[in-house]
Amino acid sequence: MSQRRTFFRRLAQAGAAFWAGAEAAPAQHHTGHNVAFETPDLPKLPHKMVDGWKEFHLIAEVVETEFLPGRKVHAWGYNGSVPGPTIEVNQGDKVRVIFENKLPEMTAVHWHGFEVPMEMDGSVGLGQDPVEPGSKFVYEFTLNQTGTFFYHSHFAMQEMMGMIGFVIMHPKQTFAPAVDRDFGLILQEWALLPNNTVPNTLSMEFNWLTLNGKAGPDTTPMIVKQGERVRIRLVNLGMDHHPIHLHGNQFVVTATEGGRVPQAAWCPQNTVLVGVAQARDIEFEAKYTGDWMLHCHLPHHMMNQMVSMVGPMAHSGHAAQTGAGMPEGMGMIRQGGALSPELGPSLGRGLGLAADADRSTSNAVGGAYSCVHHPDVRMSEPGKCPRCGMALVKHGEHKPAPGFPQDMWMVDDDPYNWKPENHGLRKGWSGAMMGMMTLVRVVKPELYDQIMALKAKQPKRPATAPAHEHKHGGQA
Ligand SMILES: [Cu+2]
Repeated sequence: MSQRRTFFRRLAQAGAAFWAGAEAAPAQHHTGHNVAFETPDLPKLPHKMVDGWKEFHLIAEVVETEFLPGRKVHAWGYNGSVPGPTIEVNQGDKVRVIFENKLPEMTAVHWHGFEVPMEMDGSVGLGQDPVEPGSKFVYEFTLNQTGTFFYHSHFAMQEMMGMIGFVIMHPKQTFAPAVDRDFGLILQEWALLPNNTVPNTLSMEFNWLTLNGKAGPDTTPMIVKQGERVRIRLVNLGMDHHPIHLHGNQFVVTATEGGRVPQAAWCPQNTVLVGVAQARDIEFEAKYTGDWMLHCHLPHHMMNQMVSMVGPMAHSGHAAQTGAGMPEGMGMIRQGGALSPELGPSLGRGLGLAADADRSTSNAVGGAYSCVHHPDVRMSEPGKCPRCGMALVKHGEHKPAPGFPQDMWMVDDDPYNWKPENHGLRKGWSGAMMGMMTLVRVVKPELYDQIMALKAKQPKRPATAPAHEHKHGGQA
């Protein structure tokens, strides 16, 4: 009998509360059940029952992934996923995690916020020895807490390589008011120099911002039927705090990383600051139909590769180093100048800024038409950029304006429409989505059914990167 069938048979026998299996269950109004937990773009970690223990197999390893089509990244994660797969348990479960280290250096798993014995905490040195490459360690604990938790490596630089995953502890008694939808998003930030696939873990400036390992517009929208009550669980592991804002709705914060917040303490909000190492559950009634953006409101976190009209934060031409030695990474110069091509890319707070000549912020001199990728190209007539062939855009304002250029709108052919969750979005929608952004789509039942019918066909991501990849994720 398959693991899944065994699992459901045991569930039926035990009369236990329903929780998420490998597939999301359809939403339904319910009493006393925990609904399926949905993590867009992230898998769940399967388990099997062994002598009353819920047994998981967690593997730390290098993971090749993409934040957007064509933007390849070598991060560190678990079981082929960055962030790692979601672990779901029920209050009172006896949990065993057989952990295997397939990384080339030692690591361990820290169970963030868990009330477990010291030896199970995952703090190397204090509670256990490091798990050496090729070795295993077995974590065992009984979980009596409830709420939104996570696991991560307790080694700082490994955290910045992506090593985190959800642990959801479902309560025996469902929280009231019950929700119809239960989503989760992990917030991460990355410093990825142009032409590199390995994050620079020393950097203090971040050019890639992800939700569940994807940057907008490749984040998969959360689909909600009008009238449903929605929970979204947010977890942050990075160097910055993220003020997460939801359009068109007011929500309440119903839980922190420590558990449920008493209802008397709920207050209306539409932005919640999710600090580093924190979790926040937000809940709201989806009263209004719409494609509501959910995003970090830090302006620099609303971009991909920090591309604005100011120009990519990149050297043109050659590959840059992903970090030099520790002194340089901490901002100490031992030789040369801070902006030298050799040192700049790896120095302290910064991804490596281009030399002045590469960062043209000039006003509109030499013509009213310019290239969005090459701000120094100025033409008096419409046409194509002689450097990249892109159609030139006209500026409304011909006279020089301080600060120009900053932002730009580009018409987009929505190459992400193959995803059922994007079905029915307004033409050009993907031009609005960058960085730490996704959508809560509150839809009427008809559109909901259409999207679910498309999902049932399990469409595959197209093999080729979209033609306009240059804008969202390409190298400058
Ligand atoms: Cu942010």
